[in-house]
Amino acid sequence: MAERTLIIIKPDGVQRHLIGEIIGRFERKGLKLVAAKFVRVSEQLARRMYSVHKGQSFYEALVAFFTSCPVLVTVWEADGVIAMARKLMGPTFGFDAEPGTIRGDIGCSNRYNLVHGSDSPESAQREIALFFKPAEIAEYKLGDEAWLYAKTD
Ligand code: IDP
Ligand code: MG
Repeated sequence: MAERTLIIIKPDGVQRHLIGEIIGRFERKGLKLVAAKFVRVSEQLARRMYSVHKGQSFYEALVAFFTSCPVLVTVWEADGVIAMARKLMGPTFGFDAEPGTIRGDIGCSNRYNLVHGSDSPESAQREIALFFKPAEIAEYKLGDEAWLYAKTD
């Protein structure tokens, strides 16, 4: 099975009507969407999702932000998808991110940076399991996989 990553359109992306813009970037890249749900995340789940940041000055505010309205939680699949998605997103803070990236093109904030993406295979596995049962993740082929994923000599 190809690598998977968890991508979430965060509350600022939803409030700023940017769901389609952000999802479109991953879609146009050629990554395969295999799961999606639009949910209001509970405080308990938000705390688990961001548990690595517990104790940081921004942790409580991050949990409050993340639970402030529904978010679009998605899973994408492709070889190398974790690194590709992080490159498309750009670095954490919008004011540092290069034009051409999601955070660089459509945000300027530190906390309100539109999108979450898993940062390693271990994080992806843990985060996907927080939101999806295995049966909720689709298995299918894209008609253009031969074009999209060819790595020729
Ligand atoms: P990432 O989303 O690029 O992986 P992380 O360091 O994992 O960044 O931080 C998780 C989230 O916490 C960020 O996306 C951002 O929303 C928020 N955050 C991180 N650092 C700060 C900060 O210094 N001030 C305010 N919010 C922060
Ligand atoms: Mg992170």
